[in-house]
Amino acid sequence: TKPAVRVAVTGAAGQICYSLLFRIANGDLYGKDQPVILQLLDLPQAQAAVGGVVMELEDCAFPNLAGVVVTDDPKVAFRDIDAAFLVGARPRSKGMERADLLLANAEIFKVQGGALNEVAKRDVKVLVVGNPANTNAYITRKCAPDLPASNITAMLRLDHNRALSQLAAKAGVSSADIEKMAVWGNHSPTMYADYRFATVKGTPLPDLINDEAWYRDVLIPKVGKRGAAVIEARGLSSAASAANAAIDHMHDWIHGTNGGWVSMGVPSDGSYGIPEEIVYGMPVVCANGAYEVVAGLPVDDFSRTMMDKTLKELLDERDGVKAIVG
Ligand code: NAX
Repeated sequence: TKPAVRVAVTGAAGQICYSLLFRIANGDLYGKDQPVILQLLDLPQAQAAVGGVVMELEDCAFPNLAGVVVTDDPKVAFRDIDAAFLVGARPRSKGMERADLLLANAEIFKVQGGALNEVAKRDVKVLVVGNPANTNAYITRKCAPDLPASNITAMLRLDHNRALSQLAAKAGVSSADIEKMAVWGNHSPTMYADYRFATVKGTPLPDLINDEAWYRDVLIPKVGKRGAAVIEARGLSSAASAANAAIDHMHDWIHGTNGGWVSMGVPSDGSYGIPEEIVYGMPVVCANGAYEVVAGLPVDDFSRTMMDKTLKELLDERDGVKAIVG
């Protein structure tokens, strides 16, 4: 058999991980022939709960789960890892201001970035899921200067999948048939789901839908507010769909997209008027274990306005964590 790959997952006792860990252990990430060792991180007070999740992992008898490490020390969790899902984050508690939430998370991701820098494999692929995901990824990258900047990404894939599904329903097609859809910007209600380049078997999706008002006034806000709608209905935030999106993101990064576009939050290279280093949702194509931002797309007035609005939010978040990362 192949040597095992090591995958770190933080927030292991939480809701998203209650789905995510089982998907990874089942082989949905690396394939059924690849042994995986899970390295689980959570806070000291959550260790007993993580132990319960580990019992359930054992009770699935997954053939390719080659080991599980449970710890509250990031340097143990991140040692020699090939991939990391940074899911654990500080939720907003009662009376907590947005600025305090930003800072509390900045502290967490500063420590975790430093630990990744010290002990992870040099080509580790990192996906930040914990909110504010883009800014947490920005901090992680800042605090992991010895790792390739491009290897630290944030999750826009749930927004991407939400938009695909809504667009497919409106057009009466399968979401699998939609190509070249993109989500730009922050994982927040300001994200911009862009269908201008999307096609279905060669036909432009905007022509198939033929309802620009619906796209602007219904689709975009609906995708932006989908997380809130799930909370309203379920009393809990998106978990299985978030885990699914995390698998999709990392799976495509590892295995490639055969020329297809997906959306990833990536440190900007300065293209599309997004300042360097800002972690921003962009269309990418993945191949050979790397991603490349789709270059040279035209940006019309509507898109510029939408892209600048979500950028403004990210610049504000960056300013909010200056005290911690400089
Ligand atoms: P839960 O509150 O169920 O679980 C979070 C877990 O993280 C807890 O077990 C907690 O003890 C742990 N944790 C907190 N601080 C930690 C630290 N410093 N190190 C390690 N573990 C730590 O949240 P869950 O529903 O699983 O959501 C996790 C995060 O994903 C939240 O920040 C949430 O906002 C975010 N989301 C991001 C999405 C995205 O598209 N980027 C979508 C889904 C989700 O809302």
